[in-house]
Amino acid sequence: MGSRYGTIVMGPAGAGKTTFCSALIEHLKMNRRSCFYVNLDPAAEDFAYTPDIDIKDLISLEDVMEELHLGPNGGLIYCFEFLLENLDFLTEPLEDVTEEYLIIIDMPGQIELYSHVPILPALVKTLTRGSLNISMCAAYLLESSFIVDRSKFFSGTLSAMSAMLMLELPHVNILSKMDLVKGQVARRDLKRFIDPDTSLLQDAPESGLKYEYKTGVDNGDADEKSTMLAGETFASLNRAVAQLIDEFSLVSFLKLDAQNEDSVGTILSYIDDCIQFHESQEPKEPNDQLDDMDVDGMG
Ligand SMILES: Nc1nc2c(ncn2[C@@H]2O[C@H](COP(=O)(O)OP(=O)(O)O)[C@@H](O)[C@H]2O)c(=O)[nH]1
Ligand SMILES: [Mg+2]
Repeated sequence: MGSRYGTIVMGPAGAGKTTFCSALIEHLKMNRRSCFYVNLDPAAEDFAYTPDIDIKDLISLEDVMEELHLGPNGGLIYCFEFLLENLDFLTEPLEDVTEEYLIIIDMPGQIELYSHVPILPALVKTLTRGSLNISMCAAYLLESSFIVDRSKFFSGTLSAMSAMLMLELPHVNILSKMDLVKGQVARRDLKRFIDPDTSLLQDAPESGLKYEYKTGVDNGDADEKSTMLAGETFASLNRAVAQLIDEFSLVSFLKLDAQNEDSVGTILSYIDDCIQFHESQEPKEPNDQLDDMDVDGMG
């Protein structure tokens, strides 16, 4: 029985998922590897590489929104429910994909998908079990510009963690668009985001708030409002979140600059490790390799 290998690229809207997919495909091509590109974002339009499977051929978000009077988020959830009811659309073409391919699944950015609706776990189960049996790694992207707002950074990290726990897949977390923060953040500071720790919130410089955490101190009702305005409630919530992330040591990030060949290659090697891609590959004669140069996928 052959195996299949893939990665599912997730993260909030605009995090750089599609750009990362294109960079991955480009990199695979350069290294004479085959890939199979699946777009599951029914709102996506511009692709550097034409997807081998495109959810838009199954359902149009625009039509859903118009006919069912739904907004973009509700519409997206509807599209995914529809996909789950018509899984053949996805599974049939994937049945033909062989073990030398890397299946790349480009996801939409609606955060609902990664938090409280059970759609994604159901989809992932279909892909990773049964006859498809894809060895899969989740790649969760967060854009590095979140670093300038530490509460935003921790909330993004929390959503990465939630996706991680929900999907039960090997997981790489990626800070994308590193070119945007290059030179703006000291290397030492950057390290603390790559492997987040709570001390980040104690000296958040950009907020203008002095973060002080008092435990067991009752300020009384009169002070409550001003305490909130001073940002203390918010700050202690943030600290609790940061502590959770810190204590579980679950999340650390790989740095991505999609324009940089080496950066993309490094991330790919992490993904390959997670799914044990290389272990599966048959050694090939040099001539075989040339015959197998179908780098554009199978579509
Ligand atoms: N500077 C910079 N911009 C990027 C990078 N990756 C993506 N972008 C830009 O971010 C925007 C959103 O990217 P896209 O890949 O469509 O994000 P998606 O919504 O997560 O699929 C686009 O304008 C991209 O050109 C990057 O590595 N560096
Ligand atoms: Mg996209």
